[in-house]
Amino acid sequence: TVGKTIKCKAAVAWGPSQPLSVEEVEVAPPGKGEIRIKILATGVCHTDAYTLSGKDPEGVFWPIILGHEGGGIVESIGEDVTTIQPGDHVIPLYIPECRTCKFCKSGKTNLCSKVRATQGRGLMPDEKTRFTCRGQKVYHYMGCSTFSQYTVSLEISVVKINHQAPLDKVCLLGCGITTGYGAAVKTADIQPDSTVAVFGCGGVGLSVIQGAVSRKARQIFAVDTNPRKFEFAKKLGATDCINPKDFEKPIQQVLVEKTDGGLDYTFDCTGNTSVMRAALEACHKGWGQSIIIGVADAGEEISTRPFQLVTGRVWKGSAFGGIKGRSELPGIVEDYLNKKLEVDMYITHKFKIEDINKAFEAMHDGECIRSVIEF
Ligand code: NAD
Ligand code: AHE
Ligand code: ZN
Repeated sequence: TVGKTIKCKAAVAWGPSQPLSVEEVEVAPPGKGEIRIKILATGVCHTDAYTLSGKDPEGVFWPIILGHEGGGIVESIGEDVTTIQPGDHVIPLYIPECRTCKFCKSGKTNLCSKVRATQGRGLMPDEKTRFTCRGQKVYHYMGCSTFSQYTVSLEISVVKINHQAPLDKVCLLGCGITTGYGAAVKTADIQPDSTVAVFGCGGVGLSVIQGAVSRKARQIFAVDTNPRKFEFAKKLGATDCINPKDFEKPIQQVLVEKTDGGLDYTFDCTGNTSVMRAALEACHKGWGQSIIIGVADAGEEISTRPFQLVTGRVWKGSAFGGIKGRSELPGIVEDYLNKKLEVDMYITHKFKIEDINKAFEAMHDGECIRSVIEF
C-alpha cells in the first residue's frame, strides 16, 4: 500500500448535529514530513461532541472526520521523515511539537504554533486535505482525525510510544487523561498538603484528581451535578464528593466555608462559564489558583469581580495539560505501564466504528466516562 491511496472505513460528519456516517473514504499517501497511520482505537472526547454540535467557532467546515484521542501503528512515511518508521506505535497529537517555532523555543508553553493556522481550518500545511469521500474532499480535525481507520498526520504531530502499551487503552492519553493530569501536575504544579476542588468529574476531571493524588494533596473535592460520577472520583482518591444541587447556597460559598477560606487549587472541567466563575471564587484569598480546562461555547465569556484577582486569586488556563507531546507523553505512557496512572477504569463503553453514534449518546446519558472505538 506504500505510496498508494488506501480505501478504508471512517465516520464522516456531514453537518452540524447530524449523526456520523460510517462509509468508505480514500486516504492519500503521506506527503513530505507526513506519516500515514493505521488507527486501532480511539476515545471519544467531549470536545468531539462540541465540534459536532456546531458550537465551536473554529469548527465550521464540513464534511469532516472528527476524533483526536487515538492510538495506531505507522503504515508508511513521507519524504524527509526521520524520527518515525513504519511499524512504530504512535499517538497523534493535536498540539504538535516542532521544536523550532517561537513557542516551542520559549520553554514556557506547549502551544506549538508551526501549523496551528492550517490545522484550525482542517487542512494540511499545503492547504489540501488527504481524505476524499464520495468524490468530495473531507476536512481533517485537530490534525488527528482518528475516527478513520487510516489517517495522515505530520511527523511533528505524532509521538512514538512504547510498543508494549496496549493501544486500546493508551489512546486515552491522546487527550482527556493527559489534559487533566498535566493541568494538575504541570500547569497548577500542585504542592503537597494542599486543598483542591475539581468541578466536573468526566474523563478530564477524574484525571485532575489523579494528578492531585500524585502530588499528595491533603483534601480533594469532587464536584459534579451528576452523582453517578462520584464512585469513580472516590476510587481515584477524591476525599469529598459534592453535588451543587444539594445546596441552596452557591457552591463557591459552600466550599469556602468547608475549607476555612477557600481552596489552594480549583479546576473547571465542565466548559460552563458559571462554573468557571464559581471555581475562581472558591479559591483562597492571597494565593488560590483556578485553572480553566473546559471548552466554552462560541460567544460565551467569563466574569467575576476584579477584586477577586486584586486579592490574590489567580485565573489560568491549560491546553493538553501543558504537556509537550513528543517530549513528555512517552513518560506518561510509562507511568501507565508502571501502574502509577490509572487508565483502564475510564473505559466504561466499547463500540465498533459502525456504532460510533452510540458513543455520543452514551456521553450524554451520564453513565459513561470514556467510550473506546475499535475498527
Ligand atoms: P465530560 O462530559 O465527560 O465531563 C464533564 C462533567 O462535568 C460531567 O461529569 C458533568 O456531569 C459535569 N458537569 C456538567 N455541568 C456541571 C456543573 N454545572 N457543575 C458541576 N459539574 C458539571 O467531559 P470531558 O471529556 O471530561 O471534558 C471536560 C471539558 O474539558 C469539556 O468542556 C471538554 O471540551 C474540555 N477539554 C479541554 C481540553 C483542553 O486541553 N483544555 C482537553 C480535553 C477536554
Ligand atoms: N476551537 C475552540 C477551542 C477549542 C479548544 O480550546 N481546544 C483545546 C483542546 S480541547 C481537546 O479536547 C486546545 O488545546 N486548544 C489550544 C488550541 O490551540 O486550540 C474555540 O473556541 O475556538
Ligand atoms: Zn479532547
